[in-house]
Amino acid sequence: MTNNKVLLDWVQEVAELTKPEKVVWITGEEAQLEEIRKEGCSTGELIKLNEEKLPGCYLHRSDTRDVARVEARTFICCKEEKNAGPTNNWMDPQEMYLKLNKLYDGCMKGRTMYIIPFAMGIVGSPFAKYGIEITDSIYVVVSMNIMTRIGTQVLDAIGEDGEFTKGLHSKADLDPEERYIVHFPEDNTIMSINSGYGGNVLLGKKCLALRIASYLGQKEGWMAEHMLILGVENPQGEKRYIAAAFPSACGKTNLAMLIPPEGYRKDGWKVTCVGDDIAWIRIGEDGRLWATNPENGFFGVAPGTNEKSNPNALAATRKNTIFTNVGLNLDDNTVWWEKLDKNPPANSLDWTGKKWDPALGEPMAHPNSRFTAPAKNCPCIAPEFDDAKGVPLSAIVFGGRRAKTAPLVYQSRDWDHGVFVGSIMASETTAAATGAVGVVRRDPMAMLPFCGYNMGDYWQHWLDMGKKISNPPKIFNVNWFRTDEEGNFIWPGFGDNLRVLEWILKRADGKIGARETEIGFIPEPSDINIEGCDIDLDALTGILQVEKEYWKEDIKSIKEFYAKFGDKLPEYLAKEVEAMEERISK
Ligand code: SAT
Ligand code: MN
Repeated sequence: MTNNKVLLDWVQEVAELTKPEKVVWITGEEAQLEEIRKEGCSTGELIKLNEEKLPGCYLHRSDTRDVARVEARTFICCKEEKNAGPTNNWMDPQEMYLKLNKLYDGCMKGRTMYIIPFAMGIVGSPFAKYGIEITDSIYVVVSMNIMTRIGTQVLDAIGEDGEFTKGLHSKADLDPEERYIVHFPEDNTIMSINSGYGGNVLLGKKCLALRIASYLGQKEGWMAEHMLILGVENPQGEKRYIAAAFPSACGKTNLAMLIPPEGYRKDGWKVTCVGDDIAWIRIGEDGRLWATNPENGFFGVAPGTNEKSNPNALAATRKNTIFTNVGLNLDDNTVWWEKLDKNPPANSLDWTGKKWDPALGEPMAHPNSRFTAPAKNCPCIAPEFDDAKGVPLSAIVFGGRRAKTAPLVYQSRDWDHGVFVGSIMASETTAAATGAVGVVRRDPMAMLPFCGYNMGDYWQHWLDMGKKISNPPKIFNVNWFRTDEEGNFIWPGFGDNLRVLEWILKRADGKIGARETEIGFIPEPSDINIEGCDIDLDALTGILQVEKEYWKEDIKSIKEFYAKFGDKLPEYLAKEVEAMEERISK
């Protein structure tokens, strides 16, 4: 398959350590994949769904104690602790290798070891990064085939002496106490053990394309970000691109596949999706930022996805998709999750495989249940999806889930101030990671769980990049999640978010004014088009205010957070929070 000596030696070393019964190189050929899917069905790892209604689709159930990313067990192991920074778990690399090697010893006995060559980005493009994932999980093989570009073509692209990321995964015995998701950025290596949940085991995604790639980006002068990328075309035929960072399970997939409100559709607005989760961003020859999506599929949250909230995502899941931890309709062997429609199938199994009993009031699907769907299935996938050079960004949008404080939208004064705005992002936690849900935590650039090095250095990298971009995108912050006294969302969200994107793009093009406030530029309420929208001008005006009392609280929490970074906190950010405090307390 390959003459790459580093690769062959490593595979042999891993096989000697993990002691599998059999070793299989994944070629990417459909016949081989189909064999593996059949095998997955025979072992129970996969359940084949209704071939007429959901052709090529499967259900997978992970262990009930293994349903989300485990941030407490995720490590960045670089030589010096300060380079991992205060927001990452760290352990000395040698110590960690020793610990892990004991766990991997014999962990694949009686199992097949699969070797998956995969690419993040377009195979052969100068911006692609290659990886090899070794795994004992059929779920991982078939999912990596959806989420990345895999197979012999990747081995050819790596060649005899090309570089690649080493990724070793084993389910081992799924012991949560011995679960580790570990990154060795200096060795370009990832090791994951005792989990079978997507975010912990599909090593191309968060592990390579964010944690390792953010580290490489800092060294090589580019950026790996937790951002969707979308294209917006207005009725004049002007096409613009936006990248937007939100924490996990805050609606990135929905925004990336937005359907314009009816009036907008009639007028000829079009939205296309380049990516829903990860953006790799480089400076183009024209001095603009260009973004690509290194993935090949969507790993989206199932509950809440329906014909109204996200018909594009739903359509993407109608074939060749793997569903994880959703409900199973026993009458027709299809899947169901909360809010898919109003009729939960009575004769069904819940996400754990037990008979579902509506009387118990338990959801049928796990709140972090997922679909893994090929990007090409998505009706609104952008024509630029496969273009290695990517798309030029007019705007970068940050956003979190905040019941209070952050207004619907505001714009930073300039690039540096935009870095500040990203660095003070906060959001209520979701089911995407284990732990409490709904607690506000600081999540800079939505990268808190994904930055592969010291977040202080990461902010400095953003500031340094700004100096090199002659034509930078404008930077904004949005919050779709403001609630009223009864806890209802004030802004209707979903397709109506285009109304805010319209304002953002007019600002980016310098076509419209704004009100300067203590936190940045805020729209005049009348500049956001709410014709045909389920909100009135008063309510809109209400969520476009700077509520000083809330901001004072926020500034306290920002300062506490910043203090963790010591001398790694860029001076500009330290000064800016003081300046903002002064403006707010006036
Ligand atoms: O589980 S993943 O990290 O892949 C998805 C997410 O949490 O964003
Ligand atoms: Mn994500």
